[in-house]
Amino acid sequence: MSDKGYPYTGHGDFIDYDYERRSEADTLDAAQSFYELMNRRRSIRTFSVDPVPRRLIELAVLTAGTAPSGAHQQPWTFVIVGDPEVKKRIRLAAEEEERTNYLDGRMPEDWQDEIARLGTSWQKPYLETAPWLVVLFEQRYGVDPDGSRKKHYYVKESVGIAAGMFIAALHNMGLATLTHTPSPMAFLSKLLHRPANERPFVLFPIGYPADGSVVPNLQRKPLEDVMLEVGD
Ligand code: IYR
Repeated sequence: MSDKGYPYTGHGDFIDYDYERRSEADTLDAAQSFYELMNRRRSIRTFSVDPVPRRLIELAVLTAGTAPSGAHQQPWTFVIVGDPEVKKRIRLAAEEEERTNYLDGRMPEDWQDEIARLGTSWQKPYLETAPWLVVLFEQRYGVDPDGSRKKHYYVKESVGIAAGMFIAALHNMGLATLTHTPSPMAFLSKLLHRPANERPFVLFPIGYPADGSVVPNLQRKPLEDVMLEVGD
């Protein structure tokens, strides 16, 4: 036992946690209002061409980077694209893959039936209209300064958590996005010149929603369907 208040056996450098406990009432208020904020988030596929300051993207990436990660390896790279030429190349390559998915039967019928209510097609105009595209890459392994491979732990979990926090950060600032996974995504590595240790994880078009944007009328599962208490 150390004097740190728990059975500490590590050898790291420890600092005080910056934390102030709130009253139960304030805690409940914060919980309720954060839920209400997040419950208004929707995936958006129609973007305004209005510019979005680069600083907002930086702040969203900084927020995503606060995510916990396996062994604190932070195995993510956010590639941001505002250049219309690069966006166009991404759109054309994504649409080529999606055309095969939707029109040439690479996406099986039951899958197509499952997503029909989302109103998607092989066409992805938002890849050009959204002022920013951010492609999140997972680092399957690290590369040390001497060029040797470093094992990364829990990469998918870590990057998935960072993606969720990125989405929450964007929504909190009033920006819209979509978790787009053009399939297969390998073309993104090529177009964005990413090294062999990185794999595309998800592509986020980001911007303000276009005026008059509509979203599919979907319901979220009620609490009792997603949460259960177990106890003896
Ligand atoms: N990747 C395709 C198809 C697609 C798949 C799922 I699962 C979705 O939730 C939505 C779309 C596309 O982007 O259109």
